[in-house]
Amino acid sequence: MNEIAGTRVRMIATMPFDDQRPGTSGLRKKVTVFRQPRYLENFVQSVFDTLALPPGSALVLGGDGRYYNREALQIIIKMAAANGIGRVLIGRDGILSTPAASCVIRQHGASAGIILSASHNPGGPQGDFGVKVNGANGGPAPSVLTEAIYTRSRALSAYRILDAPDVALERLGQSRLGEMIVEVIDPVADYAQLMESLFDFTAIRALFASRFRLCYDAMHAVTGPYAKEILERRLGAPAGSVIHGEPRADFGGEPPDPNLVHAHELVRIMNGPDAPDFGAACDGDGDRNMILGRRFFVTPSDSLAVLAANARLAPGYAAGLKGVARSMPTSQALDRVAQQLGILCYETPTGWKFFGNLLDAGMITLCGEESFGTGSSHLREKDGLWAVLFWLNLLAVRRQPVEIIVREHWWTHGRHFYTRHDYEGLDPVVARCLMKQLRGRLGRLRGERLGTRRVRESDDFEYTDPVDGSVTSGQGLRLFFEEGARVVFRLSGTGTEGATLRIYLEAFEPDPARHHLDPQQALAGLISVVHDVVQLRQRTGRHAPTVIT
Ligand code: G16
Repeated sequence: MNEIAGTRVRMIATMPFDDQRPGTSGLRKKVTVFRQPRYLENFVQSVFDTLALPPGSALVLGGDGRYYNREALQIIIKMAAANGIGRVLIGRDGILSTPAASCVIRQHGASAGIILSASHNPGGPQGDFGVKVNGANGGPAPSVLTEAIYTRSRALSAYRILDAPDVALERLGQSRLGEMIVEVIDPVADYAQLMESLFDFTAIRALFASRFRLCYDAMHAVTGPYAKEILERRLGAPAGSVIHGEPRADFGGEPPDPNLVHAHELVRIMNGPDAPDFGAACDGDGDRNMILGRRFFVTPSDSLAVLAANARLAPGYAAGLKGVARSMPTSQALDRVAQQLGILCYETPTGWKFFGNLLDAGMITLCGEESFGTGSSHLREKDGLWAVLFWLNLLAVRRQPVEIIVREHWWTHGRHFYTRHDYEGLDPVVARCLMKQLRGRLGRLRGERLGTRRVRESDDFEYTDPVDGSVTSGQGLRLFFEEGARVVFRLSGTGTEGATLRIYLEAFEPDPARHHLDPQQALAGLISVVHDVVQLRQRTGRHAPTVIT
């Protein structure tokens, strides 16, 4: 073990910041905000003070490799040493995908983790940065904890940091920083082993041997090394199946967001004349996924429902599912599968942290969100590559094209047409006012006819956690129409500029003769209704959404 000099703990005066309230997924701000003097330190000290880990505890550290990752990690390592942490486990070069961090926390019995990522948000000096805090179960800190961190950040007067040189993160092995052990680990090994225990790698290898072709887009983000190791080396996908596999601090100048807009090269390949059989992409920190067939897009809500319906085909889920859960705005396709399987389907607010208690209590096995997130009890984060492997396992067993599998699913369960319209960069005052006025009208809308549909029910979604009884309110305004149609309005909790209004639209279609329709076409009536109901154009000056998924 190398002895690293430096044992002097310094107390540095800081001033409180009043904008460090974590959102849907950690504290997410512009890099320029994080680089203000004492800004990162203030938040990290608030985390250590709030967690109050017993001296000598183990902490997992890593990030998605985005701009400012390395500098921030050095600061956090020295602060960890000054705050009595006994051991930090850190991915080589400071890299750990979000699901891999969750895996390492659980497998090494760490008390907590700090993950540096702003997920799918853009990187680079003018891009976004973020700090997420995870607990001993490997999952995102619950709201009570993030609120306590926020309270602390507004009162802090000093932070603790070790006076020491930077720690080398390029080589695996242990070193010492003051009293603390720094262990640089292989970021892929634990995670890859966990994947091998869940899926039938032999069957997937046979699938690739049968000339099945995959295109996986790592979007120049953290999953490149994971995908090359697992898909190309362990499963035998031909070299080159992973595209954009070299992580870059600015993700190649594009948001690492796996959707039809930003994963444009993958989309072009999958729509091309010689398209591979299966396409997939993951986001900046590896927790989101997008699934594509040949000239066919699988909506995240449908992907979740298909995985639930076929779960028994994967060895890790062969015993069946205990229950399932989805975030409230996610389509109700999963509910139909749950009903058929005779298991419960829980509906939680947006944010992976809300699945934690259900997973810890063994009430659910599978869960997911419309925002390209799918996961299971194997970890406490959503897991992009896991979803890709689950699909590969399914394809290896069923030997049918992706499109046929999804169409058969609709045939059996009916199709939930679904779309999300995002209005980004709105004036926050205008956005909040729009939501407030709609909230005030919810009661009066009940029974009213809007366009061709009648409003059956309306509310502001409130969640009571069935495990600890905690109540989370104000989670989205819902209008339920007859025949299972639904519209949800909510403000995003992950943006860093202005406000983002998300409008989620869904309608159920049992008739297979109509399953071929384009969702925008099938939902056109509902789309025009929502524009009128909140006077979107008049209030925001916008004529079309910024992003449609
Ligand atoms: C985060 C959360 C997800 C959430 C998503 C969108 O994902 O972990 O649970 O669905 O943000 O949240 P919002 O609608 O508030 O922007 P990620 O991948 O960004 O960490």
